[in-house]
Amino acid sequence: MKLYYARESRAVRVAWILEELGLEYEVHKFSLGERSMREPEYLALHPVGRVPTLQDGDIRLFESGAIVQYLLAKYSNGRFVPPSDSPAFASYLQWFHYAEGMIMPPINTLVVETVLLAPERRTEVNVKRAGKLLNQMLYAVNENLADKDYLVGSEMTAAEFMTGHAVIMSQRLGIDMADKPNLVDYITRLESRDAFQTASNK
Ligand SMILES: N[C@@H](CCC(=O)N[C@@H](CS)C(=O)NCC(=O)O)C(=O)O
Repeated sequence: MKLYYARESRAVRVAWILEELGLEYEVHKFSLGERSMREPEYLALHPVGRVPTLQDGDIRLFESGAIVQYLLAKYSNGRFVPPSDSPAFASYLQWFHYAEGMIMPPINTLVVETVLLAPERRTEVNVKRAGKLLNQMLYAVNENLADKDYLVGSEMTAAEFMTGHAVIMSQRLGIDMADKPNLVDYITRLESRDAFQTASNK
């Protein structure tokens, strides 16, 4: 398997599950924003030149959530997914998809407005609105974690690779976690995993 990857990106989600499952993979490493991500050779693999992309034999996939679900279906033997007839399953689906549906949109705006745009093109009102929205999304995760260690219960699931990772990205972007103490503990729990650390430092 070959993973097209950049540090501090959603490609860490894929490296993380690959590490947790003990699968062998090769890494093609980009730096975020690197010009070669938009060159024809890579655009032939990912049509908008982003990461992650996974190549597994003849199968090529982009879109991190789809890649995580593919790896689970093919290689996890039931690990990290509650049985579909268990009460936890619906909650698992919800928190798996909460990352791209709810947390990443304001993160995207914050990254554009605070990192990618030249200072003279940034709009303060967009930054404020995205920060407010992101906090709202994170309060819901904080509340959900009031009575459990992981998003769906006492066991880690693949929702952690998605929404757990999005929570970590939020903190790294400078979101104040002081009023979200459950997230502080949660982040420590996830970041202390060897698989997460290896995945983050490719
Ligand atoms: N929804 C896509 C988003 C992919 C995406 O936007 N990746 C970002 C990194 S987190 C990227 O490659 N950015 C580089 C760029 O836009 O040049 C996924 O989850 O895979």
